[in-house]
Amino acid sequence: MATERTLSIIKPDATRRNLTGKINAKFEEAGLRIVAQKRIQLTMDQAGKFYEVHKDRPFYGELCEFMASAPVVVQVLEGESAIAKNREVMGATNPADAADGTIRKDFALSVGENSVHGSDAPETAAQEIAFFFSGLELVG
Ligand code: IDP
Repeated sequence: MATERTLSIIKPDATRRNLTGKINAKFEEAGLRIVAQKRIQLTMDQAGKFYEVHKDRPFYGELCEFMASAPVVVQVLEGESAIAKNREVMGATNPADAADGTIRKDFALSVGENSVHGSDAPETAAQEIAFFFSGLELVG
């Protein structure tokens, strides 16, 4: 097993409800280290670029509007198999399908407003980290 880094976003539905600390506690309890973190307000254009891979999906417009509707917390999580571990802690995309104890089971409001984003593979993790952070901001 290798130490990896993954990009995580605490989404607007969660920042609005002051859930940043509770969500971070779940990452830390799972052995993930928060090596960079900042709260930012995405523009529609930035949200659109970040989710470009979904541009042909029917929910793309709604997703971009949601992501730009309030501040998000973008963060880099580090640990053994961090990409898979983070996906496990997040739970299934639709909170109705998410396992007990996962972030989405405990906090998500709907399949769209589902509290967190996490990279799904090493290549996307590297791209997504570089989208939000410079190397100087990553403090391991
Ligand atoms: P993931 O976030 O679990 O990796 P993806 O399928 O990559 O799931 O979808 C990206 C994001 O798009 C989801 O987290 C969710 O916010 C939104 N999304 C996915 N499916 C739907 C949908 O059917 N309706 C509205 N939003 C959706």
